[in-house]
Amino acid sequence: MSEILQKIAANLYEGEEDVVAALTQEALEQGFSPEEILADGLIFGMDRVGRDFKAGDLFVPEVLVAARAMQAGMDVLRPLLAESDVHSAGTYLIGTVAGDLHDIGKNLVRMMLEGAGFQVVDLGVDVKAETFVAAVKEHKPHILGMSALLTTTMPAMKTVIEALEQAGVRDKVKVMVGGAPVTAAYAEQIGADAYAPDAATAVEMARKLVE
Ligand code: B1M
Repeated sequence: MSEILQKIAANLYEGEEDVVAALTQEALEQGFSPEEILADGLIFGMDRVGRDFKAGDLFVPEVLVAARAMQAGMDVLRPLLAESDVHSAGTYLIGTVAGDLHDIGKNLVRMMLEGAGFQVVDLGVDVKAETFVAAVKEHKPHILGMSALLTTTMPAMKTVIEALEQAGVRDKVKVMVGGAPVTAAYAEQIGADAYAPDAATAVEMARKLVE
């Protein structure tokens, strides 16, 4: 891999936001395509972050800083990628369920997904079932991801799945759930297609779901 793309990946890993933005610009000036910089610089670096986070070698603050560095690189590439219509890994709709205001984990999942090349539509926090359903109809995502951090808001995930069924769109979208109190057993119980305990696994599962 070229030296500049390696530098982008390494600086992203270190969370060097400004350096990543500058190197991304420099790589474009050297003639690398936005797709190459995205895949072999930014996503390559973010994949390493995801692996090391999963292995317990990195912690949440370091992942957030790395994800912000990735965003800085993405900000440089985004207009060019839009022009060249780069192949997206898939569309992922995400939100924190009704009654729940926790969004740090959800944002981490979103940023890791973006790093992996997914086009993410983020509905924010306290998202009602009807809002999820309307967004599924509008954006036609491959995956709908719901986050919940409270035992009292977890049941809202089931409500959303039931609302998708009632609206006749349950079979049009894969449903992934996550958040500290959520378990694989709970995901299965409510009829979700996937559960991820952390952001790195969310990316792995998302890749499998769109295969
Ligand atoms: Co709240 N809170 N909080 N809180 N808060 C918890 C969750 C709690 C465990 C603290 C405690 O009592 N020990 C507790 C819940 C108890 C329970 O239900 N079992 C709690 C409570 C009770 C409350 C309030 C009710 C407190 C009150 O007002 N009395 C209140 C509720 C407000 C509401 O939502 N309606 C409340 C409020 C808040 C703040 C606003 C102050 C703040 C949130 C700020 C924000 O998010 N913008 C907050 C915080 C920060 C926490 C703790 C301290 C940290 C949560 C967090 O961000 N963790 C939390 C205690 C704790 O966890 N130590 C706590 C870091 C984050 C990276 O992890 O979100 O788990 P997490 O995400 C992980 C995975 O779960 C997974 O990937 C992420 C990265 O690996 N993941 C997904 C998450 N979503 C996923 C989705 C996926 C896949 C994976 O697919 C779609």
